[in-house]
Amino acid sequence: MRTDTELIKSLAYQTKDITTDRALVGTVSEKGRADFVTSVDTGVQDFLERELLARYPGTQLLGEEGRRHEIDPNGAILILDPIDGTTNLIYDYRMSAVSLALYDGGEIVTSIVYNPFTEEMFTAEKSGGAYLNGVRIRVTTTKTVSESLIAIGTSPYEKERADRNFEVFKNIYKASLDIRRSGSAALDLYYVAVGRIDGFMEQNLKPWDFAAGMLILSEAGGVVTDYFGSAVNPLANSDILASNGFIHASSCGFGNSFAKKI
Ligand code: 2AM
Ligand code: CA
Repeated sequence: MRTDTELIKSLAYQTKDITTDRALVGTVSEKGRADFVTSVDTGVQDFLERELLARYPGTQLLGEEGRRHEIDPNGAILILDPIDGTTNLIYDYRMSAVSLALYDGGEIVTSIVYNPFTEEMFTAEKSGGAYLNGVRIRVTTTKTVSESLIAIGTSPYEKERADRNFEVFKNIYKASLDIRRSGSAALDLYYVAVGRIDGFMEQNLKPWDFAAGMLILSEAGGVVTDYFGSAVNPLANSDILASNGFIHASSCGFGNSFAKKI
């Protein structure tokens, strides 16, 4: 299946009226611990689901806030997070993004991640490079972890993992330049892609958190694997280790310090 990246971009731009409407953020419900949904999340999901399925009938939609359908991995799938960084949105922290990937033929073929607060539109097509607002982007050339700035994700919805997570974070903090925590996995992935940080890791993310950012980063010259360096299935939950590539092998060492694979 072919999608029109320009069309998907224009639909994403149109979500700005919803994402920046503070009145809609007031309606919050908690799906799970530290896992929130607002009327912005559902508004963006409803808008994009309606517009995309009208243009690409027969395509499956795997969206965080939509009704769950049985997904056939052999068909074309749009993987949508209407708002990645919902807690940031609630706090008006201005680090949230609309994330959309098209999975077809066993891989992600098109991605957009749009941050309405910075007016940054990240796009990628398989083998076509990654772009920020139409300008080609590349990862950093940092060669060692000790010179690297690394983003971590704290999995706030699974506090039972905190001891093991923070042991890893302490090791990274000691070995690297410093750590950062944004609250949006999609944003962390495009930060690595555009060279604002050198790497990122977070446990047990969902497909809509990382699918779009994964292609943007790999098309910018970076690498995305699980904590052990293995390939990631974009349709399944996964630990995510992302980097500029140069520091990837040594970063896997931090993932390996987990007691067991989850
Ligand atoms: P969200 O803002 O779309 O919910 C923050 O650590 C990152 O984890 C964000 O990308 C956030 O996405 C994601 N996240 C939040 N709740 C989650 C859950 N229950 N499982 C997996 N990822 C989650
Ligand atoms: Ca979300």
